[in-house]
Amino acid sequence: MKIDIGPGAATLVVEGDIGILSVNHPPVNALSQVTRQGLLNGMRAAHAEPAIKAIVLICEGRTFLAGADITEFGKPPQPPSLYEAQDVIEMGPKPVIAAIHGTSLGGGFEVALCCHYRVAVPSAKCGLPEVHLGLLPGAGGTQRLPRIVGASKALEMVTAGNHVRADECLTMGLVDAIVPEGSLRAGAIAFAQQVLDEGRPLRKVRDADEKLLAARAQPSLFADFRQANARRFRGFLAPEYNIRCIEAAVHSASFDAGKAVERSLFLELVVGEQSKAQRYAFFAERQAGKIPDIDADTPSVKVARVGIIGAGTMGGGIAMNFANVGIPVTLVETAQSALDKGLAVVRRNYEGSAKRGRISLPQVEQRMALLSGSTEMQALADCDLVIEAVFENMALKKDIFGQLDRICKPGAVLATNTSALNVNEIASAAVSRPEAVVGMHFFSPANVMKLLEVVRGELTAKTAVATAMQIGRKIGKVAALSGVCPGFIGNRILAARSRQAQAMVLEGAMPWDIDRVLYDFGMPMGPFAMSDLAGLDIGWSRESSTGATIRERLCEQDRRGQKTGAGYYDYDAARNATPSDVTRGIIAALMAEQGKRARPIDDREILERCTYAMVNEAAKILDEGIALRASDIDVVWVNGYGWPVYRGGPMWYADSVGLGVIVRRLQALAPQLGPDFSLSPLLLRLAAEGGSFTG
Ligand code: 3H9
Repeated sequence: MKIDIGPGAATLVVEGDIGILSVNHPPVNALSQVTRQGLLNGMRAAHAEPAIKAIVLICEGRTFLAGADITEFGKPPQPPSLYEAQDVIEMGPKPVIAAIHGTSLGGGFEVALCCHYRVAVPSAKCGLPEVHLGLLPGAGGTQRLPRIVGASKALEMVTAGNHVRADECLTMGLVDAIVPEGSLRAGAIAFAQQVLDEGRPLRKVRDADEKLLAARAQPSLFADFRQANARRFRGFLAPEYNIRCIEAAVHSASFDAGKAVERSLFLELVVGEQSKAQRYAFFAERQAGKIPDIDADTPSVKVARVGIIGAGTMGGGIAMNFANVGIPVTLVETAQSALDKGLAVVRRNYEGSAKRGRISLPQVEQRMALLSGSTEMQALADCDLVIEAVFENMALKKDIFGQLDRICKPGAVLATNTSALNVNEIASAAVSRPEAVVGMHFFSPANVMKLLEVVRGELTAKTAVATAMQIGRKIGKVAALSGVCPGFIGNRILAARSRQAQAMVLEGAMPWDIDRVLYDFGMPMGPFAMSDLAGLDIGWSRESSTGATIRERLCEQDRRGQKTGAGYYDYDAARNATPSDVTRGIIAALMAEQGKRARPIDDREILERCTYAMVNEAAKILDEGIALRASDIDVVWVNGYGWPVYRGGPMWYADSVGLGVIVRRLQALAPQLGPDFSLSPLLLRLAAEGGSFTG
């Protein structure tokens, strides 16, 4: 029997004693106004219907409620509120059972936590990921979670924001039963009937104080947690606010008092600059996957086997991505010894993950079994996608693509992992099918870094682009499209920053001053620490060294970065860096030779020259059509280079500073910026119009 509940994205039917309230608000059943309305009306109607003795709350489509509707934040609230619906569920007279599939996240999981019982299918995941949006669970999550899992676990969960598997939820008491995959509705109805038959109570999480009392007996719990995670939380506001909420749950006199703290801290975060930037980044990532002339109907290649040329650090890391999702890989190297070495490194990485508990030992073997090696290019003949990951040498790459053209099966996508070379020129070597060639630029370490720059050459077929974007998503990367130019989006902007950083060192700033300013801004490290990590001798040789730059002189002294114990910095055995007198000496000598005198350079100039030069280059990239949209540039820098997500990305940051401010400052700095520096016409125009990149 169907019951009319009035407006809202939900329907109510009665089966025996059970009312089944189904929410249907595609694509992810976000708690938009219509969903909240449906929940509230449906619950009220179920309570009013005498035939209904217990209620199952279930969702249609691919997932349970995936959280508050993020697009509604920052707009005037539309009634009913989520709290209203939650109260009706929790305080109502009938047991409510949440039936969870897909992902029950954020406000969605907070609704489930208001239900008296929860059942889930094995593939379901639950979590409170608000921290990734610069927020905290603002619908009672921080108060209910520690009441079930304890304060320590709750701290971990809300600050990491991870999605937790159903079996782990069962162990922790977050769900009460797992029902067979594909039988959620029937399983939840049976569970509800059991609740009725056994006369189980209307269990309310808010009333369970036992775990909180245990936490009260641990006075240093919160201080210890803060200290242990200080580095991880550096720069972010939301983790600290989440911690304060769990603290309030433990120390408040009542559930409602704790909830009031949660509410007020949530309201503070939601209007703050960090959360705005992080919400922008959430949608920017999703937007990056959309390419105007390529849609869901564009054919793509089904990738059943991947070939990778080069089993070095990059090739091995790339291979791991595919093995992780069950796709077999053929690795090709020139010598058996290089192949063996590469595979041994991959095995060591997997075993390291197993030691840290991230994967099981059988999984290590399963993944290794997916990797096969060969010293023959011919072994790539049956691959659907081949990724070339050899060192950056155009002649070598062209030779490889010439061979691939002859060897690979028709329809295969041929990708290059070049980080800077001209993809059009590489494609020209695949004489009979340049349209099959696309750039797939992974970032090091390739099995860890989230970004994949997909580079579309002049002739690249839509199918090749679609395949690269889709497979990128499948292996868990954030893929962003770039056109062809030296360094593509990411490294071209990096080069603009490096030019300023290098120039400032020859004007009087020390490398560690520049690194410190960028680290304090929120970057994982500054340009000089990054160079030391990557190795200063990339592309350097003693024979061709001219000694014209600091880097060359460092290399000439065998200071090639962390791996040699010295670079811009000196390193101890544990790779701790200290400023180096040798570097100071090299800088002073070079400046003397060039007739330069050191001047004081303050932190503001360091930051502005680095970041504004990046913005200027990014504006050129956008203007030239290398990037499709400003937000793609931000996606690249947040996911590939560690730009602090709470500052959105270079373009978002530029808008927050004001484009007029940036232009005026760049104009004032013109004498320092160097003769090669020119202002982007787009930046100038937008600044003059009072426009923005991301607005
Ligand atoms: C919260 O709940 C606060 C509360 O504590 C307090 C309240 C008072 N809202 O990712 P996909 C869109 S904060 C609006 O490609 P998938 C998304 O933009 C929220 N839209 O799919 C995309 O749109 P389009 C806490 C949303 O299958 C489409 O749905 N919850 C939302 O790869 C498909 O998304 C979260 O943080 C939303 N909440 O992954 C969960 N979610 O097609 C955020 C998605 O136009 N969401 N969209 O590009 C996710 O993590 C993933 O979307 C999910 C599905 C895992 C659910």
